[in-house]
Amino acid sequence: MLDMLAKLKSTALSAIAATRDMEALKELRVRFLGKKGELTVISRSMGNLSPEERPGIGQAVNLLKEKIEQALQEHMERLAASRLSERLLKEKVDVTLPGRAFAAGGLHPLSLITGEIEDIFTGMGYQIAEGPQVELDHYSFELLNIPKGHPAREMQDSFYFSENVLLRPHTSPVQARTMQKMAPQLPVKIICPGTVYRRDDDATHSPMFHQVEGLLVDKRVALADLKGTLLAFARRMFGAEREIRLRPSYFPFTEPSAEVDISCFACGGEGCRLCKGSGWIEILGAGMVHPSVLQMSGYDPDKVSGFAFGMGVERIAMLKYGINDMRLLFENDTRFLSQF
Ligand code: 2U9
Repeated sequence: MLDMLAKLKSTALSAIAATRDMEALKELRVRFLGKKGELTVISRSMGNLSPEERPGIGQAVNLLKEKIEQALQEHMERLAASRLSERLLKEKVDVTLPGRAFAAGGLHPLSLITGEIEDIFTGMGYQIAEGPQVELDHYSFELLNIPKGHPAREMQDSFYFSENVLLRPHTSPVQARTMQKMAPQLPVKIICPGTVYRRDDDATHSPMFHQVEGLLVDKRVALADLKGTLLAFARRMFGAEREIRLRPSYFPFTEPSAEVDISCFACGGEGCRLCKGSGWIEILGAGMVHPSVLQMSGYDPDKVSGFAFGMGVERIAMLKYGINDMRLLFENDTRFLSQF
């Protein structure tokens, strides 16, 4: 029996050493150590041995089993190592290839325009002020000279949570809050960018849109200061050749009030399709802060004056980028957004 074991040992070890791949190695494990394997068969036949022979043979069987196991394991590791070095020799990495670029996101056109407007006004010394989107009636209307019964307060114009709480229909409450906080300090020189809400929904109106409003309160602020400021803004935003004109208008919080046009940047003022032949394009509203508004927020209208203006960010973005449908700004189609 010991002879059989010795023969099996040399057969197994040379078969293992001659193997070139993992599959064949697995087959060898089955052949020698499997349930019906050659060593297993020998160890089963030990039942026929005399009790004196059994321990010695049993030990020899166990030793051989360990030996074969070890040889299989070592050869497997050798094969794996040589496979890896073969692959490393074959594979060539070109370290001079450019890296794979991954698509970077970008800012939404409304964020780009808001940023540009902020840059222009902070460059003129304005601070950026922000406030809540869920507002009180008091700041949204009362302090802006929009008394009870005014059409702007009606349920059909704003989104109300309760009688006194609503989504802000403009960013003007931020100016009122800032004035109240700062009074009587001068100057108040802020712009208020932000999201606003109105119950409008058609081809040219969205129930959610964005505004930037501005406010300057100081001693001896005049209409000429407003006009100079807006001219500087129009030229930075739409080109150094722009002119502006003010047309009389009405807002409850300013007196006098004006609609502000820029000379058409498509035709230079000659008249074209963009400006509907007039040579002018409306871009914002403005005016001198109403004395009552100054008073209600803590400033003496006999001692100080102010101007205010407001613009719709969607409108500015559509004009500047030549976007003809406002809904594109809210659909978040990356084919559209990736153009900016
Ligand atoms: C205070 C005092 C005055 C803000 C102003 C406008 C004129 C204006 C519209 C333009 C297009 C809003 O986006 S739009 O629909 N805004 O025309 N806004 S003056 O005046 C203020 C605000 C706050 C305390």
